[in-house]
Amino acid sequence: MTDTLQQILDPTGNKVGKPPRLSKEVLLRMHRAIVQTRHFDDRCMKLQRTGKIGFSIPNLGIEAVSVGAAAALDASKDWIAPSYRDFGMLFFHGVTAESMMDTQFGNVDDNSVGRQMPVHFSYREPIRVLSISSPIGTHLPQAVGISLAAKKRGEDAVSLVSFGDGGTSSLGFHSGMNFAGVLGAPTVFLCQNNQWAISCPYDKQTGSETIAAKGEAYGIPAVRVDGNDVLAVYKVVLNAVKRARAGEGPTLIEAVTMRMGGHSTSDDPSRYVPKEMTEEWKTKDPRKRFEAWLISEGHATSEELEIVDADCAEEMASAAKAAFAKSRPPLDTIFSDVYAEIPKHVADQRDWCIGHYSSRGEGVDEKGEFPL
Ligand SMILES: Cc1ncc(C[n+]2csc(CCOP(=O)(O)OP(=O)(O)O)c2C)c(N)n1
Ligand SMILES: [Mg+2]
Repeated sequence: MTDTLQQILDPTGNKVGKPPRLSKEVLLRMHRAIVQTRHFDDRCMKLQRTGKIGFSIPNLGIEAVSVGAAAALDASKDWIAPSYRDFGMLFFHGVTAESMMDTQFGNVDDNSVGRQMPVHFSYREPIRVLSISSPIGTHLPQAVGISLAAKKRGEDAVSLVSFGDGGTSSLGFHSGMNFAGVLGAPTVFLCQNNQWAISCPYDKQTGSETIAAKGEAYGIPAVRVDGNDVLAVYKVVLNAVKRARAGEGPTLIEAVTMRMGGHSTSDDPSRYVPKEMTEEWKTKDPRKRFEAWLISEGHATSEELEIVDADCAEEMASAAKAAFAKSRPPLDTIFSDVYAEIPKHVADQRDWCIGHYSSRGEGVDEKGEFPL
């Protein structure tokens, strides 16, 4: 049934379904990833407002979707093609806050050496994370292609692609879903239905009552889940991952949630999100509900959870400080990583460029930093 909303914890943290079997260690890792995301968000907002980074994407409200989904993947073989609103996926798998801050600043240690916008993370380790793409929906066919390539090589890896409700109007959604449905790709399609695509509300995005309904047309089984219930998200994603690994093909998951912050640091949602809607969703907070359950099941005490909170706040503050202190990528990096052996004409351009900026003394210090 695509229209039943799967739930394990109600908004107050009471059990209304059977919780998945997870060790205390994994449950606490999930919790920490949610709290890390909250503090990373908060720190990035402050950095942007004080002019230290250009941009960030608030994750407030949707953390349980990212974390619950990530926890269902096997980091030794699976692939994630996240949306730009999935910091929790990276935190859950152990990407460090400093490394993510390096990307926010585009500094010398950023693994994209400053060529991407902030938030556009990519990693090979600790889990394979496809570079986040700004054009909406382009990563869906890519994720399908990745999973089919793995299948062809005889691996049982799956790919998980995460996108928004707005993303379902993109060409990439249709071609990715069609391609996966026809070829039985081991891909998990995870739609973060957070009710908004910038200022466009759900009912102006699609005539479909649900996103899950769209699976039928592609021959892809679909399920709707309470996206603010991290245990329920984990459970439905795990089922989809198991199906994919067993050669049973793709699944579409609609995680129903709400974007509680702005679209980005450039947005003011108070201009278009009705106050009552925000108030209503505040009562469904994914962190509070999970914490209430962790405490009631004896997995943690409220004092222990307070320590995690303070620890994550400190972790983000020191990560930001460390990333801020690093230099920008050297000028010659704009010429690197294209050719195995740099051709003479490109080497000449590089030398001219470095010489030119050096002679003008513009933005190039002794480390040869890129002039910004
Ligand atoms: C192809 C394309 N069209 C438009 C945009 C501008 N844009 C950036 S984010 C966004 C909204 C996407 O909404 P949704 O998919 O629901 O994701 P959310 O931001 O809510 O997580 C739009 C329209 C874009 N990046 N790419
Ligand atoms: Mg959205």
